[in-house]
Amino acid sequence: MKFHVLTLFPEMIENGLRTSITGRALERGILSLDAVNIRDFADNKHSKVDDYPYGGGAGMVMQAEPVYAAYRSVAEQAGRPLRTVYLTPQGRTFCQQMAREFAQEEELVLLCGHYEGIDERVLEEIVTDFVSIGDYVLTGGELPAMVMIDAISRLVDGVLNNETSAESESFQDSLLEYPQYSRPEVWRGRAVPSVLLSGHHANVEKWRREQSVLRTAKWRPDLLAKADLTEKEKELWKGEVQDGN
Ligand code: 6GU
Repeated sequence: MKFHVLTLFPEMIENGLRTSITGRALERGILSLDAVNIRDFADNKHSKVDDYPYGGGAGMVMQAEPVYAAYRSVAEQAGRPLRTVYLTPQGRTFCQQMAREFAQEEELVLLCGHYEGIDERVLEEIVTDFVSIGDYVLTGGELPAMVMIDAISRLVDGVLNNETSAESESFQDSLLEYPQYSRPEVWRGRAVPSVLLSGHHANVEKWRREQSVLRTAKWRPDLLAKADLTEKEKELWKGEVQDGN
């Protein structure tokens, strides 16, 4: 999968993603990353890409033309219009289901804003999806773009070592992950739950499922409404909610 990021801070994107799992996938050619500096498309000798907002008010607005020219360079290279995400706190809140959907694209453009935003007219012209990563305000769209790319990338075939691990994780069935343990068997007086040492696979699976239901009830009760639970499991989480522990 190919990511094109239109940004004023391409080095931030490169540094963030050419590391760790995404870094390895980029090296292996499973992913490709094209961080495009919008400033390279400024039409003045000072490489200025922002100006005062019409109507007054604080801050500066990123101008339409350099953003449009940057997008056009990418779309021309692709030979077709590309799905284009604008990262903005005003967008739809990003979630696992959106990650799954974007992971189906062959190429994706992510547009990062700064200052007080981007001239609305170029957004109308090129943006297909407006996406936020949560209800708080960041200084720019670069971190949100990296968050999206990370979440999408791990769903692309071959990015993770383990083919099954991408699926069986939190949110897949609207349940949180069960707790994990590794050596030593006792750490600072805390023992690993004995079922995990029993070698009884079915009991381990049963315990893990219960733990998932219980911690979802405790920490993310809002998710349980969407979870597919057996009657027995519903009793389990009702107990948890009523006890309030
Ligand atoms: Cl996508 N951009 C900015 N600037 N702030 C955010 C955000 C995006 N999502 C949450 N906060």
